[in-house]
Amino acid sequence: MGAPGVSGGSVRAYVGLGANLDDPAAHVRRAFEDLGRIAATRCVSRSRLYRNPPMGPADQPDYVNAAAALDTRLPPPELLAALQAIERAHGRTRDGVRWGPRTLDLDLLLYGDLESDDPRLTLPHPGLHRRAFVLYPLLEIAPGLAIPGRGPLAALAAAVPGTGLQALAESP
Ligand code: 5RW
Ligand code: CA
Ligand code: CA
Repeated sequence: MGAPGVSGGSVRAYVGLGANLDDPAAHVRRAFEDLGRIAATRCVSRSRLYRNPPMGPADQPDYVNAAAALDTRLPPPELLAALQAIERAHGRTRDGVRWGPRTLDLDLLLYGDLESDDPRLTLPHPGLHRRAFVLYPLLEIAPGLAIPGRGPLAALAAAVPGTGLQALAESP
């Protein structure tokens, strides 16, 4: 047995994708490609794209959300830095209001079984267990997943209505 969450030197990590500016679906689709190009990382699964109304501040466009599974050899801080570099490459700025609209948001949701309360990187992601726009895309790619400290993903999703989520048609 190796360290928790580690097998063969790589760790299964999950990323939440979100966008609501400037053709959000195109940003999310390009971001899937970008995730596969992170060093020492393979994108092993991607969910469909889900259009849904904003949570938090309501005076912004609908979001497109999705989730991806990665196998990575990067430690968490390096993976986080790679996700932030992709956000910047998509024109993400951090000068707006908190929880305001964005061209691309990449959240590190889970890194193996790691639990961390480091303020720079809380794992599992603090909003994960309550947000339909995270839970349902994740459920699509990892139906048997258990969330450290929170229990089965399927039970968490069943406790949150997914009615506002509309799966987009696959683009050709
Ligand atoms: C703030 C999320 C309060 C939930 C935030 C809250 C979003 C989003 C944000 C996203 C949708 C963080 N990011 N809404 N709101 N999708 N639908 O990715 F209750 S800001
Ligand atoms: Ca987010
Ligand atoms: Ca974020």
